Amino acid sequence: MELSRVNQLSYEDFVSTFGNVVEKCPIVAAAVWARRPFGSVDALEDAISDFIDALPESGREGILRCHPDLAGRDLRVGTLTQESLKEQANVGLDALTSEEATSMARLNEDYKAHFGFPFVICARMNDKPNIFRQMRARMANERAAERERGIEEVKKICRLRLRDLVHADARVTL
Ligand code: 2AL
Repeated sequence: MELSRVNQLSYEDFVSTFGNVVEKCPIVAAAVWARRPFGSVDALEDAISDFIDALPESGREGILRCHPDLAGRDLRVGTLTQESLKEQANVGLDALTSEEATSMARLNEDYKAHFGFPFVICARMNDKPNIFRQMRARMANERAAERERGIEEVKKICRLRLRDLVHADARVTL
């Protein structure tokens, strides 16, 4: 889609187009619609980032909790969003060996038991070994640092999803 078209979208069409750039959080798109027109995709991304940063800690944790586990139940039973499915399949999380699947399930559960929110990483910017490494390494972080680390990953996922929807070099003169 061209940016000029993005800037013309009605509220309903904007939310239906961008409602899942932050996983299962259409409120993010609903909030930034009012900041149109956007002069670039970066400006749209910045508006989203500002909205997330302005949330209280509980809101940012809520965003993390909207993310499905990697290779978790949603993948097994087919209830991932199409964006998540594509991201998880890209790194082979839909084709883990039974040992890998057991290991990942345990890492997910240990992480959630420890921090109270799920492990989130931008799958498209990592490969499978690196994801396993990060799951282990990030367990050692402080809770607050880990919450912000998860949010950084949400923003990376968002950046790539946005660029799937809007031409990356799109600019308009405001
Ligand atoms: C995900 C997901 O569904 N896509 C992605 O890049 N990361 N989930 C997660 N828990 O990190």
